Amino acid sequence: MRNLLALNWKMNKTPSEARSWAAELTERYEEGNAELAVMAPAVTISTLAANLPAGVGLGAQDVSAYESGAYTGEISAGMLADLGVQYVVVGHSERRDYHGETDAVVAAKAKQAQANGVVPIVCVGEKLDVREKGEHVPFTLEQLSGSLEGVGTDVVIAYEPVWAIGTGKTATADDAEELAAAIRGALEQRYGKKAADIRILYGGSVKPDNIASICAKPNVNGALVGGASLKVADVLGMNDAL
Ligand code: G2H
Repeated sequence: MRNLLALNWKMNKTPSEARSWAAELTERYEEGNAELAVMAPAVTISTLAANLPAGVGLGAQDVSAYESGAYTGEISAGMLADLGVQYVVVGHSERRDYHGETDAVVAAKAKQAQANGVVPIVCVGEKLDVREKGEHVPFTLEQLSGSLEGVGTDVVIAYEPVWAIGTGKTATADDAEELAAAIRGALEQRYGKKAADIRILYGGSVKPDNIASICAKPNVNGALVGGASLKVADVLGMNDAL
């Protein structure tokens, strides 16, 4: 399975900055083994659609749980699809923590995405206290189960231990594989043989010098990258490493 390198810019880059970033990437990018896709702030999506190099995908960082109507400030999956968006991150720990998103909301968002032909990247992962109690596997699998309620197989899962996000603390490749294997098992129970084709990403302080060992693990099929997605040089470094 081809690794997916999903670049989560978070709340960084104006449309002008996105244009410069895309121009620099276009100048220096050579398609490699991994599939690259930018998870962009909504206001930069049109700019990126017009300026990303061929072969680099486009994603969003959130989507409404509703189809359309009186939901001021929300952006629907249909609107994203119309802009050419292929992926959308749902249930990132920052959305769960700062915006109170529950597993049920995450599942509703993922279903909206799928109904509009956009592939949801469903994020799960434990906080430090859960890991210290040794409960990271059952906790994460329960979160996964709630977040996939009614969601089809055209999905990507991102395992992001919250204690490793933006902290510089990376889970070891073995930590990532422990959860990725457990997630694969849960996907097999839910979806049967189709689980083998679902990509499981690792996220949390991934950078050029650690991505290769993490993605070499049998159940890890790419990475969701925050901080190291902002500079083109780091993106090229990760692309080369895969
Ligand atoms: C986890 C990750 C990207 P970072 O949030 O989603 O961020 O790579 O900065 O830890």
